[in-house]
Amino acid sequence: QPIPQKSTINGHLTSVINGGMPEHYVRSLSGASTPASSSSPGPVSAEVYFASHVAPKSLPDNAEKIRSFVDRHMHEGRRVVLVTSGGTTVPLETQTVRFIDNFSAGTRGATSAEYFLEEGYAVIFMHRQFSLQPYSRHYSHSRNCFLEFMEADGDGIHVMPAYVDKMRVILEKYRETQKAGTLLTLDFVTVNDYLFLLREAAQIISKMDVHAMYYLAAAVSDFFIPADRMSEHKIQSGDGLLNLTMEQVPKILKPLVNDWTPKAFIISFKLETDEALLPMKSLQALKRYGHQIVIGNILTTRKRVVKLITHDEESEIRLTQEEDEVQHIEIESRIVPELIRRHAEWIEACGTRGECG
Ligand code: 9Z3
Repeated sequence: QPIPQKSTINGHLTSVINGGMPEHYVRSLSGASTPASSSSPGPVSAEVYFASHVAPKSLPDNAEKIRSFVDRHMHEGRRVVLVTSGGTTVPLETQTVRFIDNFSAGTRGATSAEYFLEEGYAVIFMHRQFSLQPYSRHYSHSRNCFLEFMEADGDGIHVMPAYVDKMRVILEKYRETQKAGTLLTLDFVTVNDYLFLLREAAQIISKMDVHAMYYLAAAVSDFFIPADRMSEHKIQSGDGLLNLTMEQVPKILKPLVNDWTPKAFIISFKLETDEALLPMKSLQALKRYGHQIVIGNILTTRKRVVKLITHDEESEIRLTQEEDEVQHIEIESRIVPELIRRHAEWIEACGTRGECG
């Protein structure tokens, strides 16, 4: 005699004791996945998503900051890049106690932002709250906490002599950036925050006369629980095992490229753990969304090797072992100048696309 279904939280979080199968997919937290029917419905459209979710409260303020930042730097003749960085979360409860996170420390984004700033770009740094940030990243990781670099004596607190030279260089760049006002930082936590903020930024920037670059390094959740199916309160452990039914996050690169900012130069990152999948997945993303570049990387080697895939060619940026382990060269110092070169060519060729002026 099957045990009746014990609990349903808004029809979406179901106890598994009777094997009760939600509408289209059951995926246990252990990672096993079971198609509940042969036809998976696929992601909702971006339009449907935005119509059925609430924008973060900070959106109007952030919109104003983006507008005035881009306007100022456009008039001062700077190129603009929007860098996304860090992972998005998917809350399991409206009053969130638990959430699913995406892997990303924010190293790629924060490091790249520094190189863009050094090359004279105005940078909108859209990052996961508390993830690494340009400049402070050198001293904010648990392994290189700023306290490790300090010493106290009768005169006060100082940077230890061995670290002064390196810190001076970083401090000077940091102050220079502050003085020029070329870095705008905006944060997100959930995938919902991220989607609304990216759309808002893209729509604002596309109305201005700048051929902006988008450098999408954030690790964005692929699955989420729609707001109307989320448990309001903390899910109770007393109800037994927890099964989650999650929907696919809308593929927002499509509207980003086609509708929100059709004249932009867009670079997306593709993260895989299986080398065999990376070339095919990267090319698929490029063809599907029609943007300019996909940068493919593998989780374990992302700091040493990346592949740049465009519609015409595929190239690789790879650090040698000596460059990586002895010289401590950052791969972003090679990626960013290459992209800046391609961005300049793209802007120069705007006439051939009928987009100048
Ligand atoms: C990346 O692939 C980034 O390079 C990393 C950087 C997240 C690996 P860290 O912040 O790591 O330096 O620790 N970002 C894109 C990941 C992503 O979600 N891509 C989507 C996908 O692979 C497409 S937008 O499907």
